[in-house]
Amino acid sequence: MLPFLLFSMAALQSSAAPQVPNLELWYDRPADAYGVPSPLRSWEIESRDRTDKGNPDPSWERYALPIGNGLMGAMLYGGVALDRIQWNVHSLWSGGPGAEGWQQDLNRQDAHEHLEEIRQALLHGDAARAENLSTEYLRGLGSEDRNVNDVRFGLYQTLGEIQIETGHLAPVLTPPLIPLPKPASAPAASLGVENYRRSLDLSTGVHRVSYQRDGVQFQRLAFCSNPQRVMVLHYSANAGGAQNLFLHLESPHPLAGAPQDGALIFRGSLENNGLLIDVRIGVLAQKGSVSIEKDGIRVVAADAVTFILIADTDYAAISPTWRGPDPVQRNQQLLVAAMRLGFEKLLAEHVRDFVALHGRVALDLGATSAQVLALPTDERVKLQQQSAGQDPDLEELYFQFGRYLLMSSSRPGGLPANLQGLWCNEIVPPWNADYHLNINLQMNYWLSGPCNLMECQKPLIDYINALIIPGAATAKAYNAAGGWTAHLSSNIWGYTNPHPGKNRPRYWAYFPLGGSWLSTHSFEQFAFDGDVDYLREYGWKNLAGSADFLVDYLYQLPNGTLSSIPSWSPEHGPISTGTTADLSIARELLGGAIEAARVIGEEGERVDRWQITLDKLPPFRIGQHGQLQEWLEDIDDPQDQHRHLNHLFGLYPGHQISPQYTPQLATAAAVTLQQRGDGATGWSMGWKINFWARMGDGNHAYLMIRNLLKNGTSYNLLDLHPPFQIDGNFGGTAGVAEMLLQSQYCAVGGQLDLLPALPDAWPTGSFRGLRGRGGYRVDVEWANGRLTAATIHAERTGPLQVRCQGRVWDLEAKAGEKLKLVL
Ligand code: FUC
Repeated sequence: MLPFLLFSMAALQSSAAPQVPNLELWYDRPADAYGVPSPLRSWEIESRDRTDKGNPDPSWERYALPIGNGLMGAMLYGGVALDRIQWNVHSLWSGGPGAEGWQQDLNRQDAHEHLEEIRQALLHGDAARAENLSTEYLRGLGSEDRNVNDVRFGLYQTLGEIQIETGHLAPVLTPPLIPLPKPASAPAASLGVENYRRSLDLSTGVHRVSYQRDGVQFQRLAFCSNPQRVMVLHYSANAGGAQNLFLHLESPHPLAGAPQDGALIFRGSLENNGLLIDVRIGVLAQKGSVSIEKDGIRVVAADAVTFILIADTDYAAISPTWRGPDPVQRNQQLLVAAMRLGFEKLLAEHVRDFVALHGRVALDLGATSAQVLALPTDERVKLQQQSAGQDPDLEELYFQFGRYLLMSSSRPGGLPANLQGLWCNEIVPPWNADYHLNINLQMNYWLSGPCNLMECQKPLIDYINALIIPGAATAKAYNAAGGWTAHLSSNIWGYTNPHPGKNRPRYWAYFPLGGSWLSTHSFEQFAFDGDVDYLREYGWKNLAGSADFLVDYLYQLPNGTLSSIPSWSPEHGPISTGTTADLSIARELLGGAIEAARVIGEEGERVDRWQITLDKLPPFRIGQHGQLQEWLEDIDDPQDQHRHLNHLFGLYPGHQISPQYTPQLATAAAVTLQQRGDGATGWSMGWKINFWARMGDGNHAYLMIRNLLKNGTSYNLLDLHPPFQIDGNFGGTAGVAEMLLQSQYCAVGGQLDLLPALPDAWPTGSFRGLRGRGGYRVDVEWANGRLTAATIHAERTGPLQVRCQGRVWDLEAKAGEKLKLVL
């Protein structure tokens, strides 16, 4: 073996090898060996054709594996002859800057003038007129069609694919049009190689491919480094001179390549909005020869090769809120720095960074049989989908994959995770791969606190703050209100108004509580990390602005209570005098803002107004079927199985309904949950895990985990709405945490519930490092369904009540000390 390789393998064994074998997804063939045409550039297929009309879907939704550093991401296919690396940059969005400047103003300025008329029509029983007026006035300007034609809203888009030809050609197969089931025979013959294996190690964020060909052992490593901001692709073998590679970029965007300063540079602008894209690829080769051509990089007879890749747009430079440096200069500096470090150091630094975050939480839910454990991940998912037996290790893997995805798609300095995290292989992705504010973006961040990844939520807080200025214009135009708000879906260009869509029902677009819901995350951030300075500097602005908005926005009904009239329950039902979703979000936000004011010492008239508004919100209502009413009107249909359950916001993610403190409301919420059923889309099932966890019903929560794995998960463990939509992963992961540890009864901490919804399926297990509100890290062990050990690492001083399985411990916690429960 070459000395270089020896060193590289040793480094991997000591630092990059999985510490817990279960933290690995692995497969015995490349992603595009599953019967999907290769090379398939999915941007050439209209997404709607693909997903709605039964046309082939790209293998990546099913089999390719994601890596990312929060600013760039890639989906890796692991092909033998052609290594395809589908590549994304977080800010590669069409839309946005228009003739009038950077900030979009698509508000209908006179909308608020029609509000009183709409309200009076509704209060006098003329819902049809109220609905018609709303359709006319409570909408935004711009194109009716959010997809291709809406040049202003824009789309999150792929950068393209890096393709690396290895010369390891397999016998030519005619590519089938429709994905075929995995062939029963061993794949090696058709690949022309032996012992093929590709894997993703969740603990280190390293993707590996290995195979033997003509007696030579080949190995590839890939990772996206957050500290160095680059993607690294490393090719090695146990024979000298075995690397003959040709790397090129395939992109739907007009990028021109040129060799420059020892690297290959691609530069161009998005046709739609002129956004500058800067791509740089450097190469380090051991022996052999390298030529950098305008179309690609050719390596001949090298022992080992490292490609270092970086891409960015000038979004940060043109955005008034981001004010980042020029991407060209920064990319150049970053590439030079990374090239200087070299592969070994880049890897070591990446692994250190990754392990420090991912390793904070460990989870053991019981043992899977050795026979099942030996199977590749797709086979295990298939077994679960056939409901065959228990695979607790797969449930652990699913949980840790959610944490992995958040770390990889949302890091300080980047944009928040969108509907697909940051992995998107299309130019017209479903729902524009945007930021939906009536559940989806918020769900992406539910796990950040409980799963000990608080810093990963900071991109969300930055994003919320970037909506304050455009959101203030929207609050004024639609509601003559102060503060700020945002409606159903948004982009990276500050889109806060309701979408146009005259032909669509208003319930789809008009959701002025979107901003308030977002701001609840600013308080949650504080509840989990206790960082008063961060709250004061970052959270407070948007929290206070949302509370100010609610004071003006909510309208006094004849009975003296305040309501959101007119309103629509998210994507569901008729126009209403008030929806439970709106009122619960308002209650949660105002409560959080008042608490935040107390924490940072802000008092006075402004905060008093928030309290008066809070006190005038109407209580929850229990309806004729025993359900928690979705609207002020008792019109719920017990047969309705709609996926949206926003009227249960108070149960989760809010803190207003619980079996212990509001048993009648909890019973009504359970009736609603039963009526809505155990199915629906990926994210809806993810939400239902959390609902049942809060209800304290571990077995029902577990049933929802099984349903999510069965009907909402692809073989690479990504969530399927369908199509791929990442919120279900995040909601599912948050749900597992919620079953094991809760801290919701006291927003600023001081109460922990251990194992509040432990299912029979996990009789014995343990976790380490989950977090409770108030600043507690918790380690727990259990056996035969009973708690056997618990340690609480306190980050704050004060009284702490711990509860578990009917027992209560009243403790005094001291910051920096460990508390062991005496059982
Ligand atoms: C909402 C949901 C859909 C989908 C979309 C992105 O419209 O109702 O199911 O998740 O967001």
